[in-house]
Amino acid sequence: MNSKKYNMWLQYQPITDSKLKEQYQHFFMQLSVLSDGLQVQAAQEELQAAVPQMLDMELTISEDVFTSNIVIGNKNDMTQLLDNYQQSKLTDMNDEAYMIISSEKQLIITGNSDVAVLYGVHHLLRLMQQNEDIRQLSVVEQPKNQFRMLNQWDNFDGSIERGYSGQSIFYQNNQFVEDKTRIKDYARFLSSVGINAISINNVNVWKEETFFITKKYLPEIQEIASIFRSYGVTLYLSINFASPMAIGDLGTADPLDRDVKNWWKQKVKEIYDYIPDFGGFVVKADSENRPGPFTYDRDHADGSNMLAEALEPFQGKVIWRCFVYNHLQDWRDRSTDRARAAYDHFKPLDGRFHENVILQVKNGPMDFQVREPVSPLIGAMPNTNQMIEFQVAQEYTGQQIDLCFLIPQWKEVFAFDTYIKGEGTTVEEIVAGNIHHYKYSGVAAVSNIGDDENWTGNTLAQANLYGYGRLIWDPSLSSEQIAREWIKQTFGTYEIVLNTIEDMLLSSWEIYENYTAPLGVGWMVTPGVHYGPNIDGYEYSKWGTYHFADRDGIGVDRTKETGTGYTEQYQEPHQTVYNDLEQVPDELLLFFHHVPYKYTLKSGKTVIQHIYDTHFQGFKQVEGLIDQWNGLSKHVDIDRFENVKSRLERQLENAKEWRDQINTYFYRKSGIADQHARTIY
Ligand code: GCV
Repeated sequence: MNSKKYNMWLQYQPITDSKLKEQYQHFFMQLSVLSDGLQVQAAQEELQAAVPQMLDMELTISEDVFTSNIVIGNKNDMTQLLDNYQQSKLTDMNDEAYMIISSEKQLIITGNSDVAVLYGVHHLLRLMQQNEDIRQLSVVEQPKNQFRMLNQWDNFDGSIERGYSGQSIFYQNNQFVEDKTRIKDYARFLSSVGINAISINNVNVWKEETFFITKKYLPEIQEIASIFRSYGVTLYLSINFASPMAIGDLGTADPLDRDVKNWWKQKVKEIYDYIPDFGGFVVKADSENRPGPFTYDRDHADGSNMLAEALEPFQGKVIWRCFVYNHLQDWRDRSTDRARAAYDHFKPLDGRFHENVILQVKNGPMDFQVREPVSPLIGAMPNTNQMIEFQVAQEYTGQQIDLCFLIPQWKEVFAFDTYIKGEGTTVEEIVAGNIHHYKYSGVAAVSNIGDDENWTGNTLAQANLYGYGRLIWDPSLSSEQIAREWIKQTFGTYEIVLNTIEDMLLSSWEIYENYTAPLGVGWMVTPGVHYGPNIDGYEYSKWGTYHFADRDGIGVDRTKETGTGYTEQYQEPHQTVYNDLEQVPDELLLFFHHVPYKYTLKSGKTVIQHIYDTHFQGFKQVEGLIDQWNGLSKHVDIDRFENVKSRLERQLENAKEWRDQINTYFYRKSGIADQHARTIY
């Protein structure tokens, strides 16, 4: 496939400005490649693909490093070209650091490893796709986060849990896809934004996927691992904790049982025979019916350490998810609070985990809602490696029908000051490993791609995948910068296109929040599907996701005096701020407190009037998005234009349903009229 839809942000459109084209052409007369590592080869291939398209010229390979216009290679192979000062610039930087320097004479891209060279080449192509001057570059960069991972929730039958863009690009009808072109292209896209790890199967590991770690499937997985390897992406597998029973012949999966331990040791050895640089396991245990150590009266440290021991000799890692809570709650029981669960389960285990275990903690205490506080577990375990988990897939944020650019949300999470070691101990610094000096840390996220031609269903949802990679590489990038980079590469640099899409992306999260669940209360979605409103859908269920609306008020009391005491899991000043009705920020009010509908927000509005206003406004704003997009009909190719247009129309339907159901529900509950007498049913 080679369409604008398919090519996402690696469009490599012809440079039309003749002066700029000339400037660029000058650097691409001859290329010298100084290393023969896999990722340097991939870098060369990328240049060979991009240059003819952008500059209308072939890229000739030359052996003569001194006369070549562009030279790429690992720093170790570059000594003859770099002076001492240049060499020293990379010295104190990590393995993935690269440098780009250009002068009249030559452009050099080098790095501390082969993959760093690939990242450097993508940096250059990114600049060129944005029509930047490349004559006097002096760039030195390294990623802030060590782990930059994606989790595929792909099932072997080809379906994707929470997938909104078609079927899996990896599997079809319980077989691996034969044509692996898309996997290779996916790897290209991932490396272009610096992703360096991937788990390729759903964390819910079903029956047949349990066999992925056996001879039956390892040869195929080996092939996929080698595709990703060429792009510097390490492969991981999600495993079934009960594997020794499910695919071995043991009668137990008890992590302290000697036979179980040996079984895993053997298993891991077998995997490394196929994939010598295998990353390790991602584990969802004792969560939503998945097996785990609790069955044997063991805890999460026992469970993960047993796997860690097996992986240790091969430098493998255990990525153990903290999404553990009671999903069989009785809605009558007001003392159990799902928000407390991750902290309550894991915090007491701090210090008991092996060095190659990393705990993966969702960004919020519930489940990727449009608005949640930051999980208090992040940073709360100074002696245990942690990484944060985001969801690029828009499960609760519009399912890639509705527009919701998530970078601003993730930036807020990163900026959150946990105060775990006093002021300035932000989530950003914690997951970068700078506060507790974790051996391993970083960021993981649920991917949003499938086999739709445009990968992400809604073409504009590509921006979330792009932005995820860019943000976790360099969290200091602003949402605006990331949006603009993506738009220019994806749609070109035409001003009206750039400004319109930028505005649409940057306003989209707030718009989505406006017409969905109000003031941090979350949920209110159609059960199971999680798209569209159903205010009481989960209210009398077992899932622990309640809003407690009655005729007098709404919200969850999580205070220490009268509520679940969840606020105590935070450091000061958050503990006091969240606990205090006077201080809690409006947008999280209903997450922490149960209040009457006439309670006045800091904005000066009552809760009920806020609900009405935001829901009428949200719908109007979606109409505005449609107008904005329609204004681009002449500037965006028909395919992508129609794709987004039809999604926006569905979004409008969704916003209308949310607006009317939420407003009607709360009007009927409260009996309080809208001050502006708008239509409520
Ligand atoms: C993979 C939420 C989703 C589930 C998902 C789970 C998880 O509950 O709705 O589909 O399962 O999170 O993160 O494990």
